[in-house]
Amino acid sequence: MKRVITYGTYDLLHHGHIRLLQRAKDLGDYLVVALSTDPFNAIKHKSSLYKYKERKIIVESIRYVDLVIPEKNWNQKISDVKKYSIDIFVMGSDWTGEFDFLKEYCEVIYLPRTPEISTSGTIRRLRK
Ligand code: C2G
Repeated sequence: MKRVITYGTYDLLHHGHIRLLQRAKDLGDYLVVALSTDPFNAIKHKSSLYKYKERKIIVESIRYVDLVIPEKNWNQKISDVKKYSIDIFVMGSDWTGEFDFLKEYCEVIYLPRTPEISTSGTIRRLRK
């Protein structure tokens, strides 16, 4: 029973998000998504259109996702890996290297980002 975790805001869900979650789930049997809370988004200098409870409803509905937990700060990853008995930590390749400190606790895998799609790009296009 391989347990996988990944982190993110997942605002305005798009196929890049879905492909990341699908590939993350394919690496194991159980996928935990740590979903950025609204206050943590502010820390990431990111605002989301959909608020946390709305994004949680959406991400929980995805077939690849088994559990959604709140991501409240940068420092919870080691305790999350221990608390949820995680075997594999997964992020998109825009984060390559950023979380290698987790390698002493679990496998760390960075998956290629899906090109040509981003929430911020979609919002920019809508505003034109
Ligand atoms: N992603 C992707 N392809 C895209 C866009 C996003 O593979 N075209 C991936 C990102 O690499 C990330 C996940 O989808 O793994 C969620 O993306 P965001 O919601 O933008 O997450 P981010 O703001 O990068 O938050 O502690 C880590 C942070 O919370 C990550």
